[in-house]
Amino acid sequence: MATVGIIMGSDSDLSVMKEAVDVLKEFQVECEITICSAHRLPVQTAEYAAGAAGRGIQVIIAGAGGAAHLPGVIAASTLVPVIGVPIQSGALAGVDALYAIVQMPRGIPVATVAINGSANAALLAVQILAVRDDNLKSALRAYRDRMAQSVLEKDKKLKQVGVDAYLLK
Ligand code: RP5
Repeated sequence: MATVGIIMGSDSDLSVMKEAVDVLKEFQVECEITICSAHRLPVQTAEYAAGAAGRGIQVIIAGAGGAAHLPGVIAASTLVPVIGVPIQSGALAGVDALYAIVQMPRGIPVATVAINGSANAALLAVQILAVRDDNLKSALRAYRDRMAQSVLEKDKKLKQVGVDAYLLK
């Protein structure tokens, strides 16, 4: 059963949101993926939010670009925590979406990640689920250990080969 709902305003957001799908797959967390626009499909958006908890969804990741109301509108209609992903699109390159998502009014929070930061949204979702799941906690620790190891290896290589050879890689 899916425990994370990934929703986005348009199929043009899909290539960015796929990074979240991939991260969840890595942690073997099942997700449902939905395209539903707060502006073009307002009734269906409200229905999605109202039904999420009943479907077993424990975290929602909502990505949108432009006048990005989708994460906030969903957060208004559910107690399931919502993580917003501002998508880089159009003339303002994601700054519009960032401001729209991060500046929620007091009382209805949306946890906002960086522009196009859907991988971090998925990691945050896994961390939320890990509060009550020791297997996920161990998987997150191992993920961070691998990340740390990879930085150490890069530093070691840089010291071994020097800047010019490193940049040729
Ligand atoms: C938003 O408008 C979507 O989330 C998307 O990022 C942006 C552009 O949508 P399309 O015109 O490409 O469908 O609602």
